[in-house]
Parts: sequence; structure tokens; C-alpha cells
Amino acid sequence: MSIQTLPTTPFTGQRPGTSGLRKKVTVFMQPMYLENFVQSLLDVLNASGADGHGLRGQTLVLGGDGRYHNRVAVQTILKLASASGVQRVLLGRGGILSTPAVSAVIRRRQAFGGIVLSASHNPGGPDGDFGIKYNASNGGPATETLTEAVYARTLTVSQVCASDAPDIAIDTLGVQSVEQMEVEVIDPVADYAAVMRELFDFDLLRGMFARGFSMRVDAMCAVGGPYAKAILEGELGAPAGTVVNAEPLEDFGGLHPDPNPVNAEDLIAHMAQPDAPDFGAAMDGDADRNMVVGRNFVVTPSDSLALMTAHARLVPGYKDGLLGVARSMPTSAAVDRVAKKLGIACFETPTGWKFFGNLLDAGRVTLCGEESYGTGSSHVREKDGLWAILFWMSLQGATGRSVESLVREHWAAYGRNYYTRHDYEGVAVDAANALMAGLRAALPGLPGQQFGARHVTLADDFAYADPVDGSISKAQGIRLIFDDGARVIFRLSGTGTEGATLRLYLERYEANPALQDVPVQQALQDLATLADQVAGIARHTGMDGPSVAT
Ligand code: G16
Repeated sequence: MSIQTLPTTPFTGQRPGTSGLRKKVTVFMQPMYLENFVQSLLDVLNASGADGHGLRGQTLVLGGDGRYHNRVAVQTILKLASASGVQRVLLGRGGILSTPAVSAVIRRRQAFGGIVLSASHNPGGPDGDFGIKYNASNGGPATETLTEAVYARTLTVSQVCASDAPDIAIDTLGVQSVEQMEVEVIDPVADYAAVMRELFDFDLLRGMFARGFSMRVDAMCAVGGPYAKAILEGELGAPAGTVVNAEPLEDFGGLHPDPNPVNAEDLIAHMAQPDAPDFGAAMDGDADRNMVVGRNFVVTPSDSLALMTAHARLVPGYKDGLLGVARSMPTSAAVDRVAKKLGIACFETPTGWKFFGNLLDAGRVTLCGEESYGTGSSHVREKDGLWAILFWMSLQGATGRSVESLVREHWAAYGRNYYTRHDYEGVAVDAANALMAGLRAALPGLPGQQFGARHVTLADDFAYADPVDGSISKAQGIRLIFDDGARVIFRLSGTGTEGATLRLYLERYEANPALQDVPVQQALQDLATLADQVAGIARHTGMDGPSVAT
């Protein structure tokens, strides 16, 4: 075994997006593509490490969502890490670790950081997507400062250092080595399950299943399966078969592992049947997203965050109340109303879980959430699908109420924020950029303009000043806010791998309980029309409607 130095030349386009570097598998499989990116990351970490020691003597966590190329990439990364002075790698067995589990392991084992192999909810398989991201010692996604430094390094990287050691046995628990570096293959579930036991009343949940509480969790053939099976069926006594699509497959069984009503249609269909279980839920590819479903009743992620905030004290881990809450800008303002009533701070951040990290670290917030089916708390520094499922199960156990009645009670108390997201997928990049540029140019003329019964009170390109480190993030999405509180938001997705995806977020508030049961798309139709009027969506995209409306 020895360390080899291999010459390389930079690839363009290795700038991480909303959550890491995501590309087609075929792109990642090009010789040196992954190596260049990982070498750049290791170089930056070596330059930035504490005490000037960089990665020397440090522990990294490594694992992924099990998608195609995961197992090969793990071996490649181990060989590069060993050449970079890393002392120890904690590797999930089989190369498997969910995103929240990576975060939990980093925190519990006080690792230097972790590498997550995932393209999240993006489809997998040889023709699908692959991805890689770095999480720091707080367990959370790397800051923009770090990802920009890595990107800069990818533009100049000229050599890769790697061990020529043989592959290790990633399916066998225990300690092996690559050169001087120890690799401990760990149980991917153990650390994560320990965190869940600290937060939830497992006896209460066990009692619910013992009394016949029924549940269907769709793991979408992705990494959440082993976690949900071990905790729900193994530890809490849920009947076998409660977790479906539980085995992680390299191509997610052909599913699009994005837990929304469109892609998790099988779960929605089950929950609409007369004998539907009490509670339904789904998770995405790397198990950080969640969708909560009652009997024939889907909970929007924004409402989920608002309800969790309102009832948090019912869950043992949050019995002393919340320090504050945070939501991404396009997430509905439902949680703002709850925070106001509770007298706690509510922060509005750009899209991307990384923006919550500083607030959580500084003890300014306890719960966070996003419209993109993500909720999480200070227990880790990622959103967490199974945690959200256990939280909602706990709320049902503590109140004896169904998902639907909890949500309807919430609307009656706080009002309803009707909310939808329209995705225009596969738009030509130039057309999407032209649409956004047109909107930006129109911003100064919009405040005060009248659209039907509403007029615009604020029109801007959202900028965020991090209240902890003062960093400024500009151009995070166009907001139109109206005098009745309605909002229309436009931004381009930062997680896709083909063309551009325009996201249009529509929201309006309804205080009157008698008017809270209108079908969502109908309730927001006038705002969709207004959005097209202002941005020329059909004109720019050539599409007469969204590809997905959730
Ligand atoms: C990632 C980020 C989330 C973000 C989401 C949507 O989720 O972690 O914070 O809300 O992307 O991003 P976009 O609208 O740019 O596509 P995930 O689950 O893909 O890692």
C-alpha cells in the first residue's frame, strides 16, 4: 500500500448548489470527477482546520443514501481521505447513513465533519442523479463560505493524492484500515436511535401501537427504511409491514423519492381508502424530508411546522418550550402567528438548511422548517424525516386527536394560510434567467400597484443578514407581498441537475373558519393568474401550467 499522486485537470461546474454538488451519475462517473471534488474539499479542510493541524488526527463520518454509485464512491473517498491525514473514518455499514444520521453521528462522536453521498429526493439509478455534500463539526451543512472555497479550489486543483490500498469490506462492522487511517464500520441506526430515545416518550408510542394505532410509513425504497423499521417495528412494536418500500435500492425501485402528494401517490391512495390507517407518512431519498398524512388529509409542510411549534411542549424533548423558530422565506407565514402568540422569535431565512445552523448553534431557535417537506430541531443540524414522524405520532398520542382534527383545530384558532408551490420543470436556463431578470427589473415599479382587490406593499429580491455572523446572502428570491398578507414568490431551484426549475410559491391568509375548506388550487387561482401577469411565466417557459403543483 502506498500513497499515489495523480495529475488531474479541473472540471468546470463543480459549484455546490442549495445542498451540495448534484449531477447526473454519468457526470460523477467520469474519471477523476469525484476525485477532483473530494480532493478540493480535503485541501480546503486541511487549510482551515483548527490549530493549523487541518485534518491530521481528525475523525470524519461517511455515508450515503445507498443510491447507485454510493458503494464505489465510498471506496474512492476513503482512499483520498487516508492520503489527506485523516486519522479515522466512521462509515455507515454498507456505505449507508441517512442525512440526519450523519448529523447525529458527527455530534455524538464529536467528529471533525462528515461527507454525505446523496442527491436527496432526486431520482437514482445509472441514469439518475448522484450528489455529495460536506457537513461541519456542528453536524450541519457547510456554510456558503466553505462551499465557495471548495468551488474555488476545484478550479485550480492539479493533483489528487490517494492510497492504492485494496477496497475495504464495507458490509462488515468493526475496524479496518486504509494506510494509517482507521475505518470503523458502524451500525447506521444506533446513534440516531439513541437521539430519538432522548426526545420522545417511547413508552407512550409503544402503548399506542399496543392499543392498535395504525400507521403506514412509505420509505420510498430509500435510506429511511432501515431507520423506520428498526425504530417503529423493532423498538416500538408496530406491526410488521407498517413501513413499506423499506429496503434501500440503488434506483429507489424506479420511484422518485420525493415525499409529496404527486410522487408519493401510492401513500395518498392508501390513506384515502375507507380502512386507511390512522397515520401516514413518507420520507425522501436521504430521509431528511417528510410528508405527514391523515386519513384522506394531507398536511402541508408549512402547517406542519406551525402545529409542531404550537404543541411542542407535549413532546418530552421540548417540554420546557422553544427558544425560537425559523422558516425559509418561501415557507408560509403560518408559524409566524404561532410564534407571536407564544412570544418567541421567528426568523425568516433563505432556502437551504445551512442557513438554520447558526441560529441553532447560537441557541436562538429550537425548531426549523421549510415548505420543501423539511422539518427539524436542535437535536441535529439537518432536517429529519423520521423525527418529524415520531413528533406527529407523539402529538396524536398526547392529545388523542387525529391528524385532521389537529390541523382543523389549528386553523380555527390561528386562521389558515392557503399555500401551494408550482414547479415549472425543465425550463431552458436562458429562459428562466430572462424571467427572473425581467422580474428584478420590474421590482421598483411594483409597490403600490393594484391587482384586483389587492395592492402590493412590498416587492423585493430577498436578502438575508445572518443575525449571528453578520454574513449577507443576496438575491434569494423575488417576493411580492400584498396588503392582505398574500405573498407571491419566485425563485429558481438550486437542487436540480437538468435545465432550470422555476418555483412559484403562492400564499394567502383566511381567518374565517367557514371559508377554510376551499380546494387549495382554487383558493389560490387568482394569485397564480397574477403571478403569470407579472412575470410572463407562460411567455418565458412556453408552458401553460406547472409540471407539479403541491
Ligand atoms: C435542499 C435543502 C433544503 C431546500 C431544498 C429545496 O433539500 O437542504 O433546505 O429547501 O433543497 O431547494 P430548491 O428549492 O433549491 O430545489 P434536499 O432535501 O434536496 O437536500
